[in-house]
Amino acid sequence: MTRAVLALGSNLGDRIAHLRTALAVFGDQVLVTSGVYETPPWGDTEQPAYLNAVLLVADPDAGPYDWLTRAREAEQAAGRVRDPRRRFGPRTLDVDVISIWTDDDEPVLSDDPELTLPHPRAHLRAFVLRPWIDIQPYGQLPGHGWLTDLLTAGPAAAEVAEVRPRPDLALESTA
Ligand code: PH2
Ligand code: MG
Ligand code: MG
Repeated sequence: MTRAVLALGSNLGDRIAHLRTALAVFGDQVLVTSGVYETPPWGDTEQPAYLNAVLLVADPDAGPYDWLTRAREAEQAAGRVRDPRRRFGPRTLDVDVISIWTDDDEPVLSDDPELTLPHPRAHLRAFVLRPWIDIQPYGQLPGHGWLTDLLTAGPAAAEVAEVRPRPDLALESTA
């Protein structure tokens, strides 16, 4: 049994539809969904604004690499095409595995470049931390502490104001 926090992002095409594609791929494994946020592009600023959201997922049978495989399946289902020259460039759907916990609530740690856990840049990214705290107000990013502290005092704090809620868009809506 593992639980995982997954970060969703889209800035190409029908952004909310792509996020909902991820939700459909994870199906019954989805325990909670965050709100949807409009966020300025980070890292590579010459690209459209993103929609970002976070999912908490669980599966009695999934090991850590299963979440990575499913994340890639979801990206493919949304027609993701990777541009190796533009690491932080635009994409229809990005599904990043942020952190994984075992049955007894231990965080899974990994320095595999394919699946580094927790995600090595999550603590820097208001567009991950802000949706995440919606669904885990007492959540901690393993190795970095409370989400509340990261959002008020860490490097991401300066960017929280730019992470704008989109209450008109809901992940679970089919409208
Ligand atoms: N993802 C990136 C690069 N930059 N910026 C925002 N606001 N949201 C993202 O999800 C994002 C980004 C690469 O994964
Ligand atoms: Mg990403
Ligand atoms: Mg990614």
